[in-house]
Amino acid sequence: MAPSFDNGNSLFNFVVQDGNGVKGLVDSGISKVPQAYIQPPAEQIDKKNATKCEMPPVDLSRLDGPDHDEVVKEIVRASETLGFFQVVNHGVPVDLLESLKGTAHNFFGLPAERKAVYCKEVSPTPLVKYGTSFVPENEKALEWKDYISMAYTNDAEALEHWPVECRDVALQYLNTSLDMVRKLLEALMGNLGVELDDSKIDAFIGKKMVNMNYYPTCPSPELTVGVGRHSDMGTLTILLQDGIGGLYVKVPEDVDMEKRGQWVEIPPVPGALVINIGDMLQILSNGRYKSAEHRVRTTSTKSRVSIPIFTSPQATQKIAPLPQVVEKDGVARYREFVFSDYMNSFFGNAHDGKKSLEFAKPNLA
Ligand SMILES: O=C(O)CCC(=O)C(=O)O
Repeated sequence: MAPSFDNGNSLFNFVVQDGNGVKGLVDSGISKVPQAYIQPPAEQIDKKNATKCEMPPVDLSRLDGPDHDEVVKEIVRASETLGFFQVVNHGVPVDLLESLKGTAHNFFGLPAERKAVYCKEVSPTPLVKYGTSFVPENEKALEWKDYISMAYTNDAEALEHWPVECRDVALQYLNTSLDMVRKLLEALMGNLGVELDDSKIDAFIGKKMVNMNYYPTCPSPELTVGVGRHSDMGTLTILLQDGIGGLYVKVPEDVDMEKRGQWVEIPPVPGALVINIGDMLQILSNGRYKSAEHRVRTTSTKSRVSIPIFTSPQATQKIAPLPQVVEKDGVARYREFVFSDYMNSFFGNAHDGKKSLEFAKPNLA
């Protein structure tokens, strides 16, 4: 029989503190969504009225031939408008992408006690964190998602500390993606008149993290969200999604595109990876590239997995709009700050669209 969570505390303890996650909740046999997961109406996702993003994937193999400039234009245009695009022929083996999805399902299928060893308070390593929702302590409604987060320092430490069930494929995924990340950054920075040398690469994407997200089936998807509206904190995110769908991006109001202000679904494309611009790239580019506001719905039929690689500056890195761009624009649209302060602000608040960027607003004297 399903356990009864007679008050919010017992549910919070079961899901968050004891590490059972939403997966444990669903496996316990609940037939209706607990109150703690019911989103306010404005945040609920209307699946019926959503349209799909029609942008074809960018073929990255064309970067190495006569179409180079054309492909750079496609990448720049997508980054200046939606802040999201998909890529194919990206150099990450497609069979590795399949293994990653299987590995994520296997990991979250482990008994709760095997995953809970990586809960924040008890994890044997600061590199690995298992959890649920985003910041459960600060959220009005919890997100219908469990995750494992693996921070990268070097290969040896990843192999030593990342969970044995996922470390090999996750590390291969990261290592085979980095060439593509470098090419994308080269294209985006080149367009701003900034040459990408090793010190800049370190400044922009010195920190990397592989996450695995698990969205269990939900008895009433229309009441919940998998992930609430947010933009990513870092520089570029590479995302592998499975075939289930449910990732939505908001078309900004201030760009020259159809469907301004509407949510569009990024449809699953076999073998493709999704790329999205994070807040740091928006700030470095002085607002030319748009970090993308996105969210994820849940489904009642099948559990979904997604596997993002988050790239960002190191915690101690100073961040400000790049001088080359400020000179052209005649104004700096963001102030200088240390990235760790941005991170503290980001993780100190529940998801709330692009509000995260307010931290970097210029000080108006
Ligand atoms: O699952 C997805 O498609 C997106 C995940 C996401 O937005 C995140 O992990 O920040």
